[in-house]
Amino acid sequence: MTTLTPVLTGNWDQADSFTRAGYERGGGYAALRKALGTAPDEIVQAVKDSGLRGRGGAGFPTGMKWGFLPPSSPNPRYLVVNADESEPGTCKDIPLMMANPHVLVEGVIISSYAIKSNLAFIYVRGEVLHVIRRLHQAVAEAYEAGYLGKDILGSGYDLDVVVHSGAGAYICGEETALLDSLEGFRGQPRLKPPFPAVAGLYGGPTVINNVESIASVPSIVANGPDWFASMGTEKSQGFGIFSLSGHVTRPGQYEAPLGITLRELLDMAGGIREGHRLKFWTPGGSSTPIFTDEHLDVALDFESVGAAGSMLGTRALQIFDETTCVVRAVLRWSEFYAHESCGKCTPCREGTYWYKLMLKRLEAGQGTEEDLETLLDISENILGRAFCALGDGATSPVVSSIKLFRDEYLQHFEHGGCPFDPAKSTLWA
Ligand code: L3W
Repeated sequence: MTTLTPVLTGNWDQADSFTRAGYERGGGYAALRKALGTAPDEIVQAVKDSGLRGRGGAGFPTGMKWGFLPPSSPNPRYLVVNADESEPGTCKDIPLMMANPHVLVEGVIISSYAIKSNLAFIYVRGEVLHVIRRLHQAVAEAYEAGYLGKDILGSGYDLDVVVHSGAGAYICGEETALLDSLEGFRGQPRLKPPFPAVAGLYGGPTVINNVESIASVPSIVANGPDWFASMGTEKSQGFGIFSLSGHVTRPGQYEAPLGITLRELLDMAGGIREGHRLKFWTPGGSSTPIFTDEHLDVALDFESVGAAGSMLGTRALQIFDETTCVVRAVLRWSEFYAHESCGKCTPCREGTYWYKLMLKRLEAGQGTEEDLETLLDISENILGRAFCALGDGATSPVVSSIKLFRDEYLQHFEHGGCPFDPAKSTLWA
């Protein structure tokens, strides 16, 4: 039986967990002191050895990304934290920054020191004013304590941190659109390569990592890479925050080793709401193909979820019981993607627009079976042809739902409308 590993979430139930005093009482900033007495390259090596992989969705090895920075460059190098969490269902970084902002600030300082950067940015989603205020407060407290600014703790190392608020666009969570937005332009993805590690913010070598990835660094420095690698699976090491939402008895954040299953998580979360049963779920947000009750025992690590036909993504487990109309859920997600498509590339701009129109018609029972083939054809024309991952992500719920729930689409035509009673579902009423 897998048990929880509350590292990042360990102090969330303390009233002052978000203050520097509260964080330090639990050993906070000890890793920073240790790191400043260690050579930067040794920290990069420790992060490589730990096996930490990006927690923002793609799972790219963090230490390897840091290692891509050119040894010298005419431009300054930067660390940028992607705190633009906005994927439907994804809701781990915002509570982490609210409850424990200092673990992120400490991670930013250690990571910046490791990659030899003197300026770091935290790019936060614009709508979450309470988080932005909390981060400003935590950064100010870190400056007061001498953890930021000039000659940090007498080490000779200087670092400034800027908390920057976005303007509420999902596309700005795509790393290169984020950089454009940070530079003051309209956020739209850039062509890759060059990857940000080579030419990123203001053309300088830039490491961009998700909040949870950077927040995991202090514990790796404090406890050593072997400690981190001892958790999880062979290729998906460590722990992560699993966000359970929807038709579950106790929704919330469950920090556990990678490789835990939904069945185990549901045991901890009190199961599906009483009197109901699991119908479908997303393993990692709306951009990951949906699963059903047949996937309850899939190990939630990058490899196993991939082998089962989906992606671990951001570990945003959106749970839907039998009262939910899958067509309606997919329509709602598609409306999101159509609204958030930045418009730069035709497959995503046009494809998500047509998704929305067709799914609306299908959900109302006015479509035909041929429309399902058209939806799959549109999907083929988006997947791998869009400029960034937003387009690919938009195809996931459409294609996987047609594959797993074709009959339910057909019921809409036969019924002449949605066969579900919206009043019975807490999500879609
Ligand atoms: C240097 C190379 N760097 C890759 C870096 C690259 C990036 C990272 C991963 O999509 C996924 C997407 C969503 N030299 C490199 C290199 N890199 N090769 O590695 O890159 P990539 O292209 O695999 O992924 P991505 O474009 O960053 C992210 C999925 O996440 N997702 C999205 C969640 C959304 C949020 C949100 O709300 N903000 O998290 C959920 O599943 O579908 O597949 O840094 O530069 N040769």
